[in-house]
Amino acid sequence: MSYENIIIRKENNIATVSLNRPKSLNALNSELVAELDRAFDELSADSETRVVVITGEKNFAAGADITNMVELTPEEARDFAFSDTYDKIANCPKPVIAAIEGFALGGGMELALSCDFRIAAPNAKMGFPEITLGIFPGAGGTQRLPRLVGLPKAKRLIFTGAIIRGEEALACGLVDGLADNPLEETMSFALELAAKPAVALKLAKECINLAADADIKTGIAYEASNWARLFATSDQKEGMRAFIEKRKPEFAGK
Ligand code: DAK
Repeated sequence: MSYENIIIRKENNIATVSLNRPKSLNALNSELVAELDRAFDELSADSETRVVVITGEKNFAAGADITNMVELTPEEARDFAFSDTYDKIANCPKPVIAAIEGFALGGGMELALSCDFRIAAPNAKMGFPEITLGIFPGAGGTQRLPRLVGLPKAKRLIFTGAIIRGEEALACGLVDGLADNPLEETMSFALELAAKPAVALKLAKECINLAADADIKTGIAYEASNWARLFATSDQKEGMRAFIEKRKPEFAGK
């Protein structure tokens, strides 16, 4: 498939999706988001891809493209299709990691929030400046941010539009890791995840994502059902046999 606003590279069972509108600091226009949507359909179905990394050279993304939004009517704003794509990323059956350099603002940071992990450069500049434009984060930010950093910190970031750097982001849980070269660090984490049993990762992700939304009884029942499904995989047999035979498991991803 061909893309104009993103670049996809595949190596070692890892697909790297690079946002590619450098002149506007990777501002997310409708075309780019539509390409991301297609890319995640493709990568979710691609048996060679075990982990997806989202990144952008120099900058992650300075938010939704403001020139796309300025004249929207309320009806058009409702149709401004970001949230479905971000949900698709959040529910991708494979681990998704954001490697953040430079700016990750507004819809750009919301994209990172849709990923399972965020690894940032210490001097990355992250935040939700929407309030300064007369709006608030509308692509999942008001829901995903409080789940990560708690209600008061989420309100502080969204109400003030403050832009924070790596150490503060790490301390409050907005990012999970800091690295001078976030892409390199992300790739080595992605390699580690790519060697894990893919079905167990996928079903664990479903359960953990549900933990953020469901009551515990529903979550535990879902966990029990997904856990039982693992016993239909060859990776479960391989993992347990390898333990008994005192060797390293080799997971086929099935
Ligand atoms: N949109 C459009 N163009 C942008 C942009 C953006 N978000 N950010 C940067 N650019 C463009 C600049 O206009 C400039 O273009 P030229 O003038 O060269 O043509 C170029 O990128 C370089 O930017 P600067 O010259 O401004 O560079 P500086 O280093 O001086 O400043 C900056 C960098 C990131 C501080 C500044 O560019 C800036 O403040 N940018 C805007 C950041 C921002 O407000 N982001 C939040 C946007 S609102 C929803 C879906 C999505 C959203 C909401 C709802 N629904 C589904 C309901 C999301 C909303 C947002 O993200």
